[in-house]
Order: sequence, then C-alpha cells, then structure tokens
Amino acid sequence: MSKSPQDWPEPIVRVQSLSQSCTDSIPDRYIKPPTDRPSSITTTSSEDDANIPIIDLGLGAPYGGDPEPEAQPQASILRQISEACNEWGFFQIVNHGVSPDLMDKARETWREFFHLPMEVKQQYANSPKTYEGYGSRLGVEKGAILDWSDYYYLHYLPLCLKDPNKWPAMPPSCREVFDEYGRELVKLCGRLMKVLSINLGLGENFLQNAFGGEDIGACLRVNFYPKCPRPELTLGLSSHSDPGGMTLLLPDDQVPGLQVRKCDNWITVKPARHAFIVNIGDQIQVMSNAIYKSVEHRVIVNSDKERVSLAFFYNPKSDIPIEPAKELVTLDRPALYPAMTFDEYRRFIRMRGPRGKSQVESLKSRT
Ligand SMILES: O=C(O)CCC(=O)C(=O)O
Repeated sequence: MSKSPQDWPEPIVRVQSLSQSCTDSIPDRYIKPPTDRPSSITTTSSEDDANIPIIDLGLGAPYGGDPEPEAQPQASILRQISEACNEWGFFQIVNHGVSPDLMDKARETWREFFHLPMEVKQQYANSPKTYEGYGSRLGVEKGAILDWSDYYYLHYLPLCLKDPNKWPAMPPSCREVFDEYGRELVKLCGRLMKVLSINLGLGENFLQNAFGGEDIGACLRVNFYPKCPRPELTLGLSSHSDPGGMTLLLPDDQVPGLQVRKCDNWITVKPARHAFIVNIGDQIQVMSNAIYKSVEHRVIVNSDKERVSLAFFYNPKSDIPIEPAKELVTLDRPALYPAMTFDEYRRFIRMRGPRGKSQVESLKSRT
C-alpha cells in the first residue's frame, strides 16, 4: 500500500470562506452527481418519522463523581443495544454518565474556534500526512468532488500521539475542555466495548483486549458545516462508514443533518437532548466477522444554519493485526476478512476519502 502523500493535490479552499462569498450558487467542485444528492431517494412519511433507537444507560451524570464504572449493565440495556447493533449499527444513548454541561461546553468551544479570524485558524492548517489540524478535504484524489465542510482533527490517545501543541490555543479553554471531554469519552467507550463483547458472546474484556488493552487509539474530528446556498446539490460529508472501532458523535443540538442508510433509504437522525450517537465502525465489523456491521452515513447541509458536530473515534492500537475473533469463526461462517493493522487500513482510507462501504467490502475479496 502506498505511503500517505505529504501535501494536498490542489490548493485548499476553506468552505467557510466560500459560504461567505457565494450567495446563490456553489462552485462545481462541490456539486455531487445526481444519484448522490440529498433528494436522490424520495422518502415516505413513515421513513420521515423513523429514528435510530434511543437507549437509556441509567448512569446519570457524574457531577464530580463516577457512576460505578465496573457495574454490570442490566439485561434490558444489553438487549436493547444488541437489537440496535443488529438492526441499525447506530443508536443514541442518554443518561450515559457524561455531564451535559461538559458536552455543551465542548461543542460551543469548538464553534468559537471556527468563528475565529481565518489567519488564526490557518496556523493549524493540516496536511494529508497525518490529517491533524484544520482541514477542508478528505482524500487526495486530484479533481475529486469535495464536501461542503471544514474540520479539525486531533489525537487524544495513544499518549505518544497526544500533542496539545497541535490543539488550538484559542479559545483559551479549548485544550482543557478537550482533555476532560476525551477522558470522559474514553471511559464511556470502555463501558460500551464491554456491552458489545458480552452481546457477541465473548468475554466482557475481549474486544478491549483485542483492540490493544490500555493502548487503544482515540481521536476527534470536529466537523463544521457552513450555511450553503444550494444544499440540494451537495453534501456536508459524503456517504461513508467509519474506519475505526466505534464512534461517539455529539451532534449539533439545534440543527439536524446526519442521515443513516437503512436498506435503500436515508433516515435523518433526530438527536435526543444531550445524547451521544453511537455507531459501529469497520474494525468491529471485522472482529465480529460481520455479525455487527458498520453502516453508511452522510451529512446534509442547509441554507439557514451552520452545523457543528464532534465525532470521537475509538480505535484499535494502530500496529496490531485486527482479524475476526476465532470464537466467531465456524465452518458455516469462515473468516470473512484477513488480518490487517489499523495503520494499513487507515492509509488506504486516507488516500481515497469517503466512499460508502467500498473500503471494508473490498477486504472480503482478499481472503
Ligand atoms: O456530522 C455528523 O453528524 C456526522 C459526522 C461523521 O459522520 C464523521 O465525522 O465521520
């Protein structure tokens, strides 16, 4: 597999600047082919009403304390999460133990970042080598049709990649808030990994250990979707499945935009207040031998309101082989995927940008 390029194939244009200068049209580079546009599928009213499941974890919010981290989840919670993983690959969690105040602070601090003067943000401009910093495209294919969003990408774990100097110094609370946010989300992801392990019939620590135990990776992509004068022609983020293990998404509390693929339809997620949206990534699809599947999702934009979301990716240690759990491989269900490290897989993804589920599906043919 080829190495990540050092630089972008074309000069970077900030979508936020385009949003300010384009009043009634958008550049061709952002116009999707008709089959990929938001309205390419007409939904029925029952699909408009549909939503991903909302699951109450019953952990409350730890104002200073910790909601018994080792407590076994109740059978009814295990069952609801199992159904959601099988049916949707996506669900929302409420009463998850993370303080609503911290969630709001995290999102609003990042919103402030995106409203800083461009010259401040440009100091953090990223490159495709690691993607860390302020970015405006995913993938390095010259001439690709681009998405209507800017983002900020940074590492939280492992510690050797955690470099607060690459985190914005402004707004002044940004580093401190993200540090606390990351700590809380790593704990919550650890709890959810146990639930998934138990539900797959594996020991409760199986997935965590297979991810590298304490040495997992965690990173954040903050997505900023500026207002768009022609939202029907473009997407904020093209259809993709998440390459890592599991994602906890903090959506905008005011503006919907995330759509999840369900059979041939796109379901717009209606976020519950102070919920996290959880989804299965490609690495758990591989480890579960496709008992759980990562699910395609995309983001639509609108002409009235900007949108901010925080996607926290919980990933395996990047240099250990990830393969189907032996316990889930049988004569009837042979291993569907070869072993591959997350580093190798991510390199592949980083070259091509969001491409539906083609990346994880293409692994199958290699067995
Ligand atoms: O903005 C959203 O709602 C989804 C973001 C997302 O899918 C991602 O960052 O991978």
